[in-house]
Amino acid sequence: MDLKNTIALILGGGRGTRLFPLTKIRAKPAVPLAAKYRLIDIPISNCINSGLNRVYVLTQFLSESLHRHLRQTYHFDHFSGGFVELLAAQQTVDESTDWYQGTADAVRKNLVHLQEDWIEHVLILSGDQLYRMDFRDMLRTHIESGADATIAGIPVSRGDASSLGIMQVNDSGRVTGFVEKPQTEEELATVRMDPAWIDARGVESHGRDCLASMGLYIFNKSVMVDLLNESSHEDFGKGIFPQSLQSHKVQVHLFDGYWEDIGTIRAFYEANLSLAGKAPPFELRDPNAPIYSRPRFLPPTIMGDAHIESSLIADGCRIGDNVTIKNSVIGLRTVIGDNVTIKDSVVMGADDIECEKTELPAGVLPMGIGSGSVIEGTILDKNCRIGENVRITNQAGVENQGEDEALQIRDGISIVIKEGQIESGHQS
Ligand code: ADQ
Ligand code: ADP
Repeated sequence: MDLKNTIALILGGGRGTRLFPLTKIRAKPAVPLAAKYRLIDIPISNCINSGLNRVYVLTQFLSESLHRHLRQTYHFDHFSGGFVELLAAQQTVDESTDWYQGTADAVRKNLVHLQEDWIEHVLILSGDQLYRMDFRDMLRTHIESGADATIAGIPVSRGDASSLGIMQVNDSGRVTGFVEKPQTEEELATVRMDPAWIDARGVESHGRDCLASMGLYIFNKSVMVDLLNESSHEDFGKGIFPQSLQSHKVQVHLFDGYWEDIGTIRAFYEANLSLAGKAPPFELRDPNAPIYSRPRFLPPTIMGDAHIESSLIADGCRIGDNVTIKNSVIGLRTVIGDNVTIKDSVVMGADDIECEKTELPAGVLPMGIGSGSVIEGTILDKNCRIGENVRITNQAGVENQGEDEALQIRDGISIVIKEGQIESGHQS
């Protein structure tokens, strides 16, 4: 089974409201992940490890650094015909009328790129999920079942069902019901599965009776083109699938492994921290299916007298004396002063190493985290300038706060936005 007649479309994000303010000045696929990667590296790595090297990334705008990241990371030898290319809905910041209106709309607006005859199958992937999958297994399910479309499915608990597309499947694995984000017990009842059905197919249900769509689809190209041209549905989950189940054969491909949608601030934060634990649910260190990223020529991290526990530390950092880092992710080129404590935090690092001898303009603090500061339960976006003796711990337990400020709170997590500066002595 190979994917040489398959093209991948990675859905790189809508307006980016759920990951705001991390998406305030960047396209979602460019959001840094796990100290040295970007979100987009996960689906692209899965494609490459599955032998699929023709990939389009659909995004709202042409983010220069995303473009640069893709260009510098993913090149293939020219005999292979491989490419990773960005298809942007709009080229300018202020025009908002031409944005992709939803997932199906994003694909519909790019059908022109799928015209070549060699393309038989289209693999549609989400850009904000953490998982490792060999898409060849999914294509096998698709072809062997003679399906028009195949949806990857995973058992979930009822508590999670309301934020996902939930499927009902018959004995042969054909999808017979699909409800996007069921909000009531009645809606859920129409698609609930027998956990024994899931167990019987070699996937441990642990009593979970909902089968969720993972938002990963394989379509026969001609079927997909017709479905998109003959309807005006904006989304696959809300429109295309519920409408096409009767007229088309839609199959489930059961998946049994770690899979997390990291499209919200809390999910993104928790997934990052889970990678820093002693037994991470998602293994970055897998020699058979590595996660790729941009090759960089950074010096090793230099560390003073620091105590570090359950944390990821990227290259190019400078960490001072009497520093404690617990359950945290420390991104590329982070500078941490003396007597700093960082707990349960995601520090994304910096785009450049700021030379210590550089004279900074008046009022601009050095990049990094100043001496004596305490950072807890926080996401520090790239290029932050945190003064000395700053305390960011959200002690008051605020859930949401701020729109434009350097320091905001989302889902109870403090966030210092990209390039944000927090003055010395700040306490919150
Ligand atoms: P959601 O994740 O809520 O549910 P959606 O917001 O449509 O669905 O996002 C799917 C993917 O497409 C994400 O990667 C998102 O960033 C991207 N995307 C969204 N709008 C886009 C746009 N206008 N342009 C480009 N990309 C866009 C979906 C399915 C559910 C399924 C879950 C699994 O609808 O049925 O259970 O994914 O996570
Ligand atoms: P990084 O990941 O390095 O932090 P980004 O990928 O977010 O950076 O790149 C930010 C770039 O994207 C900036 O050059 C900015 O001008 C551009 N940008 C941000 N928002 C938009 C938008 N809505 N339309 C076009 N370009 C944008």
